[in-house]
Parts: sequence; structure tokens; C-alpha cells
Amino acid sequence: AAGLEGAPAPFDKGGVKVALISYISSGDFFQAYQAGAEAQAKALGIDLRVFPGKQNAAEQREQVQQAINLGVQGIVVDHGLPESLGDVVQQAVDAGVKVVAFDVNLNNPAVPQVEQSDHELARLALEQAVKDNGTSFKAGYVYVAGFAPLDRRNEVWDKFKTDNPDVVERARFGNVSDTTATSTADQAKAAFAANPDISVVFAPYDEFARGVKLAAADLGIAEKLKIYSADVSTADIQEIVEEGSPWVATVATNPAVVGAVSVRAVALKIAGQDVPKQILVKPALLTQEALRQAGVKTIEELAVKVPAFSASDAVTADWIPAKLF
Ligand code: SR1
Repeated sequence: AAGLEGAPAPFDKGGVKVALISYISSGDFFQAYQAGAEAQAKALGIDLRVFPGKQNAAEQREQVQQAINLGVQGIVVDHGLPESLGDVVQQAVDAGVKVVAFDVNLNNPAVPQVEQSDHELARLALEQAVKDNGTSFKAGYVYVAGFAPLDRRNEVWDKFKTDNPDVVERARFGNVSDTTATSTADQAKAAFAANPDISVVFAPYDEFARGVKLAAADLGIAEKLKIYSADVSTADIQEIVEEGSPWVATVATNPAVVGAVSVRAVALKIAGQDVPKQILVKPALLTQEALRQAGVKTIEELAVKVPAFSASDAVTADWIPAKLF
């Protein structure tokens, strides 16, 4: 493979192999994340080996071992369960492989963590919920424990409820699988049937929000519900701006930018350059009203209006091509 002119070793010669090992590959967020990682890898002349995620912890563990055996110089671990990854990631580090984690706390000083400022993300969504609904409402909450971003968002939700005692969590549900949206929809229907006074749902993952929206449409209760979420995609924008949609706000980064940041972080480590322990990609609040007013219909149109959606200045270097999208 051709080297990258002006880049430090080993990028000057090319042929650098990196593995992207995901826990989840289905859904808009993870597909866009992978596309961003691939675009940044291509721009750096990296041979990126993508190990798709099937929500299978044992398989992801094996994939880390396969990547070590393949002789990769770097690994990006994208989501997963810390308890099943800790020792194999340490094996990779011991073998001299540079590892970066996105949204999984590996608790390893050699492994920088990429995240989307999840506390800020949840705070912005809940501030918008208060703006729209006041501080007294009955809520539904979608949460699955054990995923670092959801756990961080949950810390903010817990504090929010303590600070706002008239916000009552009537139902908690959620599912993360290859059918997250439809399974969450089934659970949401049961929750709404049992708690007809729920007027606000905090669903901080776009697949959760889609599920809740689906349930609301099936039950014919969309007009009395407001959904606050995380994440955005072109399909999400369409669901948010459509007439009568209860999905009124989301707080999001461009997942493709986060994928690119993850690959840059591992590239810097492979080049022996400094990488901060925590790498934050900041999210932006996107309300239904603002999206409608701006006439934005796709992520690409959003990237034109919101600079943070086209690029991040996290972990850059003058030898790393940054203009990707
Ligand atoms: C199952 S965890 C899903 C979340 O991971 C990423 O942080 C996305 O923002 C998504 O909400």
C-alpha cells in the first residue's frame, strides 16, 4: 500500500493494519460510525479490518484475539461489555497493539476512551423537556444498563429526578438487540396501556425513540406525547419533522465524525504521538422546531448548517487528512 507523504512512521510507508471491532453494527448510528471510521482510515492509507458486531460478547472477545493474530497495529473497540473484554484487550496491549475504546469503559490506562459527552447530551435533552413541559410530569424512561453511554445518561436522569421531585417515572423499559426499535415498541405499548398519564418519554438512543414513536402511533396517542432522545440520522430527521410527530427533540453528534475521531486516535497512538485519556465529541441540541424552520432533511444538510456535524477538532494532526465528508 502507498505511504502518506509527510506522515510519521509507519504511515509514511503505508500498509498499517487496524481492526474495528464493534459490539453492535446494525442501526443508523452504528452504520454511520463505521462509515466515518472507514473514510478516515482510507484517508490515512490504513487497511481497516471491520469485525461486525452481533451483540455477542463471546464473539467480540474472539474477534479481539483474531485481530491480534492478524498482526494489526491498532484496534478500535466500539461498545461492548467491559467484563468480557478486559483481559483480551490487555493481551493486545501486551502484544504492542495500540487500542482505543469508544463507549466502553475498559479501565485500562493504556486505552484512551472516545465518548460523546453523554452527561451534557442528557442534560441538554432534559433541559429541553423542562422548557416544553415544566417540572411536573409523568414520564416513561427507556434504559438498558451495562452500556457505558446509557449508564452515563442514566446518571443525569437520576439526578434530574432528584432535582425535580414532581417528575414521576411511571415506567422504565428498553431492549438492545438486533430488533431494538420494534422490541422497545412492544414494551412501550404495555407501559402506555398501564400508565395512560405518561406525557413525556426520555429515550436517549434513537432506536429507543423510534420504538416509542411506533408504539404511540399504533395506540393513537402521538398528540399527547413528547419524546426526547439522543442521536440523529437522515431517517431520524424525517421521523422528527413529519406532521404530528411526538419526537420533539434529540441531542446528537454526527456518528460518522465520531468514527473518524476514533480512527485518528488510534493512528496517533500507532505513530507514537500523545492522545488524551478521554476524547470528547460534543453533541448539539436539535429540536423539531429548529429542524423544520431550517428545512433540514438529511445529515448532509445538517452538516452544512451545524459545523460540528461536518468535522471535529479532536485528536487532529497536520499529517492527518481531516476533510472527509
Ligand atoms: C446501546 S448504546 C447506544 C448508544 O451508543 C452511542 O453512544 C449512541 O449515541 C447510542 O445512543
